[in-house]
Amino acid sequence: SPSCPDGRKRRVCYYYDPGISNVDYGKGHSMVPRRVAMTHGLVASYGLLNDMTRLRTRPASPEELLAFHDQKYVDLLGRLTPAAYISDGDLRRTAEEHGIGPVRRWDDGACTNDNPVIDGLMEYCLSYAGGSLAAARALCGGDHDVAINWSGGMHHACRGHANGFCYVNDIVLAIKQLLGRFRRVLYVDIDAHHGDGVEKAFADSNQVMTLSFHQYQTDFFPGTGSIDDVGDGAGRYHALNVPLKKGMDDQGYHELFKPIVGKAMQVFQPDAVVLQCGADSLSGDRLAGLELSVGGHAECVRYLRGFNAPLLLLGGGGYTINHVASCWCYETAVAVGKEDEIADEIPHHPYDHYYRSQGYKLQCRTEAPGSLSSGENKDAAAIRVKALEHLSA
Ligand code: ZL4
Ligand code: CA
Ligand code: ZN
Repeated sequence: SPSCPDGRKRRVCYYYDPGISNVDYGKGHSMVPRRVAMTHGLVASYGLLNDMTRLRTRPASPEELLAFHDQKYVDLLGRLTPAAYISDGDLRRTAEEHGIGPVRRWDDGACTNDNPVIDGLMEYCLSYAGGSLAAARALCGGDHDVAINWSGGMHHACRGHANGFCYVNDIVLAIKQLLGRFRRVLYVDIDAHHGDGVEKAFADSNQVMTLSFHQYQTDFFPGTGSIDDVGDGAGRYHALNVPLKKGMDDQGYHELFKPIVGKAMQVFQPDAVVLQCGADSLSGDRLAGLELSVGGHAECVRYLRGFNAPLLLLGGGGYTINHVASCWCYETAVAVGKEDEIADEIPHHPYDHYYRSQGYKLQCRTEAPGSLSSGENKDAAAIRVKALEHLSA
């Protein structure tokens, strides 16, 4: 079925490594990698795997990580296991200097920090980075229009430092890969948190424009990404930030998203687009306070897909895991052009018990527009005006 704005059928490829279901950040940790396995189970149960090419790829090599990360940090990731961390004092100090650990494990196995020393850490990093690199290569090769890796999107990782649940920055690696073939890459980040690691990596570049929408208030991580943060040097006005108040709903979000992204497409004319689809911007998330519906979140994917530029879709945050899987499954349907065919009733499959609280419904149809107070609307309007000004500077 064509069902695309230009009447063509999108060629979509998809990465999934079942090893993700065994990755464990520790008891009580908000990040639950099993949500990616749940997404895959849902995608499979809807029959969407028949509409995509499955990327069968090797993990990234440690050398491939060096395109962004520094050697000392990659060496550390390669050596770091929970057992070595406990027995080797030097390793423990080095890990902590690089943002990983301390693994102070409570008696019940709970872990106490954002970036714990997890079992199979390096394998996990090489898998999700390998997926994003393979997806980028598929777009470079020209045989695919959309490439998906729901296990990627780890936007906070720095060159030599883990940060905000992210150890390796697969997004920076994928964008660098895309720059081998495409002149200009637009990065859009709809995770509820600021995409600081990606912004910093390309802050002085005019080949990459980064655009993050995020919750912004005192005490909300990471605290950066104000409207006045616009990049520097040659990259000035090639970083753009849209700070949002908690409670932002579909209507308010799209009154910002569409004009700002539309203008960015128009002035920057990217040859490829990367969309980080962090699902913690959905309402009911355990960490964040934005209030997008699945339909409103997926509208971002639909809107960007409509420009017909090669499109890389990545995961990211998302802490109410049944919502995350519903959202990324529906966005997979949007990618292949089947959003109007997908049934709201979740099919029977091995993970279906997770969806009980949502009545076994995908809940993807956009809700009726909400009503923000006029004060909140005024704030958002001022942000829109400023962001559009930065784009015409
Ligand atoms: C948790 O319950 O704001 C980690 C992290 C572990 C289990 C054990 C409880 C012990 C919430 C978060 C308390 C741990 C507290 N456990 C960790 C300033 C902080 C210092 C570290 O979506 N403590 C740091 C990171 C953010 C901070 C958000 C978003 C990633 C992404 C892309 C990263 N860090 C305070 C927190 C828990 C935990 C409960 C937690 N951490 C919430 N917000 C943070 O953008 C993937
Ligand atoms: Ca964001
Ligand atoms: Zn997030």
